[in-house]
Amino acid sequence: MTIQTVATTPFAGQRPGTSGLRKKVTEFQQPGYLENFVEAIFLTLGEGAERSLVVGGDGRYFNRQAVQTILRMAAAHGIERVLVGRGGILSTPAVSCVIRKHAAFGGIVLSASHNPGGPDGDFGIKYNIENGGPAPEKITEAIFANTQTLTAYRISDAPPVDLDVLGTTRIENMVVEVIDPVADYAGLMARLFDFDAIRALFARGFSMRFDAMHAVSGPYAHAILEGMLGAPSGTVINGVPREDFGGGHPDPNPVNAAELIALMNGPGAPDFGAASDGDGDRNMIVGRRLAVTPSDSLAIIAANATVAPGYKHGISGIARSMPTSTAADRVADALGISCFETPTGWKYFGNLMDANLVTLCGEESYGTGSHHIREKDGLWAVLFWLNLLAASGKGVEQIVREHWARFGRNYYSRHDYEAVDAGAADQMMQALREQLPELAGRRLDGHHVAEADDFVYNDPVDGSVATRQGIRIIMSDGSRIVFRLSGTGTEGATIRLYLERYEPDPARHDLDTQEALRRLAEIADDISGLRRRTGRESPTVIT
Ligand code: G16
Repeated sequence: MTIQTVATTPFAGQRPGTSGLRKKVTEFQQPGYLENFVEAIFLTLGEGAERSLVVGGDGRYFNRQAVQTILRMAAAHGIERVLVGRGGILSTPAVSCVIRKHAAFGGIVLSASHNPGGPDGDFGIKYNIENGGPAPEKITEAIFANTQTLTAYRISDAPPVDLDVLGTTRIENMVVEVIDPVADYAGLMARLFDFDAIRALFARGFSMRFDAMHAVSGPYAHAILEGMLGAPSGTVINGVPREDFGGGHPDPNPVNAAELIALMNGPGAPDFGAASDGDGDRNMIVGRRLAVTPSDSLAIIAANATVAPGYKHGISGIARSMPTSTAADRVADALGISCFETPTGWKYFGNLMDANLVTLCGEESYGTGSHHIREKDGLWAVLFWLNLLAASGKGVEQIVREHWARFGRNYYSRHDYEAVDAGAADQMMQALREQLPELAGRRLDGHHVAEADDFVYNDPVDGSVATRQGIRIIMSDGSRIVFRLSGTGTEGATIRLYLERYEPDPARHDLDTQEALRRLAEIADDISGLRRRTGRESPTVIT
């Protein structure tokens, strides 16, 4: 075994987006592409002894190959020990959990999350820091800067490590420990939630389907739901991770998890449904004929946090991403705690959790989590709901309706226009920015615009400032229209239009969501020229 120095030249476009570097698999397969990015990570981390690293991914196509490359490069950069999940598998929340539990220096996560996989699909890589969370922007920008100037990368020529056998081997001086990907995570969940109560719920005949969407949460859900909690076998569906997610789009929303939604809307539906995404950090919660919006789920978890043993002393605060509905703000008000509004991206929650300013965080993009780790956590949210159902003896619909009756309902929807022309999308955002000064104070189809801005976030912990985080048009009745460009797409641009309308009157809580938001959608199109500029008549995905 020797360490090689291989000459290389920079690739364009290696700037990490909302959540790491995400590109087509074919782009990652170019010789040196992955190596350059990993070299840039190690250059950013600098040298130092006694450092351990966690490595794992969601098992998608190219995962195993990438893990082997990263191990050989870690050995060449003086890392002392790497913990890698068996089969190269670790869900994103499990990486965060393992980093924290084993006091690792950081971790490398291989995933393009909810994006499709397979040879023609997407791949991704991101770096997580020692708190277990995604690297903040100052680190991702430093990594990007290194990708633009590097001239060589270092790698050991050691043979591949057997990733399928638990135990310890070596590459150069580095110890490689293949760990059970589920054990640490499952132990943490058992400490946070009332597993006895959930076990008793299943023992009483409570029925559930968890759709793992052929992705990484399958092994975790099998072990925890069917193993530790005694749910009948068959509770977890699509539970074996596949490199191409069975050809599907592993995004737990009503559009992509259509199989689960059909089941929950059909005759003989189980009591409870849930789904998770490619890397196990997203979740969707479903009752009979009712998909709970992620924004409502966050608010409901916050309002009921103390039912779970891990949160029995209450929560210190809540944070939500700016486009997420303001349902959680109303709960925070009632609890007398703060609700922070951050830009889209889980990385913005890390400082708030580290400073103990917030316990719970959530995003409209099907992400919910708490300070137990520093990533959003799909199964965690599902276990919270199971704990709540067990403790209250109520069904999903009753819980949701009672929540709306108490706090009001925030009708909410996101309209995605995917793979549109990037130039047209930029022009639309620019034109909106230029209109901002004259929008405030205007009346738009019966709505009075109270505020219109391009969201700026001032991090209260480290003072960093993030600008141009999305156009907000806030009406005096609390309704909102938000425009953003996605930072996770790999083709053209994706425009996200977020619509929200607050309805306090329980007699008006039964409207169809799209109908309730129709006028706001029309206003949004009028002021942005969205359809005209993109040539699209309607969104590609509505969630
Ligand atoms: C990532 C981020 C989330 C973000 C989501 C969508 O999730 O971690 O914070 O809400 O992307 O981002 P965008 O609107 O920029 O596409 P994941 O599950 O893809 O890692």
